[in-house]
Amino acid sequence: MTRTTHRILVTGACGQIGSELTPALRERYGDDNVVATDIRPPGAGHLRDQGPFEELNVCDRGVMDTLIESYNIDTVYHMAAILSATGEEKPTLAWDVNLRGLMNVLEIARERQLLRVFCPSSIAVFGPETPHDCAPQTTILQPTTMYGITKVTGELLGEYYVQRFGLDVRGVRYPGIISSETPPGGGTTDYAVDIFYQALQSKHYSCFVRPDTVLPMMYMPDCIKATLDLMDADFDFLRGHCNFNIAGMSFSAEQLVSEIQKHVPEFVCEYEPDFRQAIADSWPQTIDDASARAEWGWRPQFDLTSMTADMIEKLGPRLI
Ligand code: AKB
Repeated sequence: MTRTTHRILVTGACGQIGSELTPALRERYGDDNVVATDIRPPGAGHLRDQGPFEELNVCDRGVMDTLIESYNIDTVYHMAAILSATGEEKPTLAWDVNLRGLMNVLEIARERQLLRVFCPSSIAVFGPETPHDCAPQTTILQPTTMYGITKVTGELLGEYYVQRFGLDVRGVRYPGIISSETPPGGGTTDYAVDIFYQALQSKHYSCFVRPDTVLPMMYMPDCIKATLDLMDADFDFLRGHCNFNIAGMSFSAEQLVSEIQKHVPEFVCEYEPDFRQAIADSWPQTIDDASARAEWGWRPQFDLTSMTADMIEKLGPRLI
């Protein structure tokens, strides 16, 4: 394992993944070597107290460039994004934040010859024409959401910067991420997190997708592991760079409900599908992550049972 990176900037550090990735990076590389940035300041807590924080709108290239220069940054984890559901409500905002933000990161990285950039993609790159079971990494990418369109474009842009400029850009296609620290916002897979809060607090949840909706999901510890493992991988062993499928688990909404009911027997879930059902229906149910396994040793640790037990154990004392 090579650890050549020392001065890191994280965009979207207050978001669902950023808020757990930032402390993990600080633990590895030292608090002062990881600059957390977000469009909004963090609430009280370790993100603000542990290391440097700067306000950054990723569309503002000048501010991004100044921060990268003044902190002597060599690696960027570009986590800021507008997700699928918000992207359907505000398509031009999604285009701006997701693609102008990415271009700013890539151009600054090229100009300043940064060592490495992490640009996450998503299962949202897939669309109704993609095989729904075991969706291959290389397949038809015709998403029907603006978020998906920006993510396909982002993968292509990242690969372009690898091939054209020799920049080290990497990324995985995150499935729905389930976590106990920071709630997600604006995604289609958010129900799989909201449901835990409601099961523990009110014992009732109104789910916005049908009970038989199956989607690829992943627990946060596996998400952080995948991110760090890909960034540690030897560049020379990677055949792809910005489009790695990574599978954790796949389950239907009703399977998740049954699993939660093992811990909270009185929990009742109703189903009221809304516009997010169509987004969920356009994505595959399971994905093939053979390339990530072969090229950088990807292995998830959590399944539905162990993830649910851990979520209840973590959230229970905070919510009940
Ligand atoms: C969303 O639901 O939009 C995200 C994603 C799958 O990228 N969680």
